[in-house]
Amino acid sequence: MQFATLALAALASVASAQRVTVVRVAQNGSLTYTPNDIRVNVGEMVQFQFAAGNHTVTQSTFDQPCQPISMHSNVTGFHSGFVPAAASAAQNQMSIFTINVTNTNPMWIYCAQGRHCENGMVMVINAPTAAGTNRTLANHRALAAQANTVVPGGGLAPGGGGGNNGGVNGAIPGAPGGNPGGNTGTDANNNPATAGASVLTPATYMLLAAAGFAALL
Ligand SMILES: *[C@@H]1O[C@H](CO)[C@@H](O)[C@H](O)[C@H]1NC(C)=O
Ligand SMILES: *[C@@H]1O[C@H](CO)[C@@H](O)[C@H](O)[C@H]1NC(C)=O
Ligand SMILES: *[C@@H]1O[C@H](CO)[C@@H](O)[C@H](O)[C@H]1NC(C)=O
Ligand SMILES: *[C@@H]1O[C@H](CO)[C@@H](O)[C@H](O)[C@H]1NC(C)=O
Ligand SMILES: *[C@@H]1O[C@H](CO)[C@@H](O)[C@H](O)[C@H]1NC(C)=O
Ligand SMILES: [Cu+2]
Repeated sequence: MQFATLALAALASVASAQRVTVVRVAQNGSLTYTPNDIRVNVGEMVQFQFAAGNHTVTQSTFDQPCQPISMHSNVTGFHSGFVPAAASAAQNQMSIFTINVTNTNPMWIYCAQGRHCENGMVMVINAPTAAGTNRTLANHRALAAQANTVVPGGGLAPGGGGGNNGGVNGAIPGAPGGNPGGNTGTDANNNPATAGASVLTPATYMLLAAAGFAALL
């Protein structure tokens, strides 16, 4: 996997221009995104920090958790690729994956590793607010528990045919094989499924101990 290095100074200048919400991936080694239910305005960024393990940040629809949004809509969506945190930590670095939010439609996110998604490793950005909506994170997680994970560009995980491990750096999920077709998908409030974010490039390593790190949190 190739990683580009983004100078901290460049990151800091971006951060000062745009609000950055940090989401910790696998904090303490847990199968979680922390926080997992956030609101982000258009033009703001979400920076995923891979704290432990070997996880992904991958976009799905609400109705089909644990599967790439491209399988169930005409949207490509984002996918970090698998990010082994130990490889970065060994270099006193941390891998990050940053998206720039381009609309306020809900974005449902899962980890494509093993059965992490079925076990609840999901989150939402800009969850639906319509009165009485049942499109909640809790209901999404309940659907996920019944799902079968699909790795973008690959097959069922684990053991499902390779998968596109891509790069952290703006990896675009490949078209999954055997698209069930048809469903363009809607998000809550009946918005069409949208990517809702662009992947910032280059976006990879951050020096753990570098001056100014705290300012990004
Ligand atoms: C991680 O551990 C810290 C310190 O024990 C705790 O405060 C925090 O809630 C834990 N986070 C998660 C996501 O488990
Ligand atoms: C993020 O997107 C907004 C528009 O949605 C754009 O104005 C801004 O330049 C983008 N930021 C980056 C760092 O790409
Ligand atoms: C991370 O997980 C992927 C998918 O299971 C696997 O192909 C890859 O070898 C793992 N990387 C490491 C360093 O364990
Ligand atoms: C939400 O409500 C709709 C309409 O009643 C129903 O078809 C759907 O299964 C419900 N979804 C969940 C996740 O509860
Ligand atoms: C994708 O599907 C949505 C919902 O059906 C539609 O509004 C949109 O125009 C489609 N976009 C493309 C590029 O086909
Ligand atoms: Cu995971």
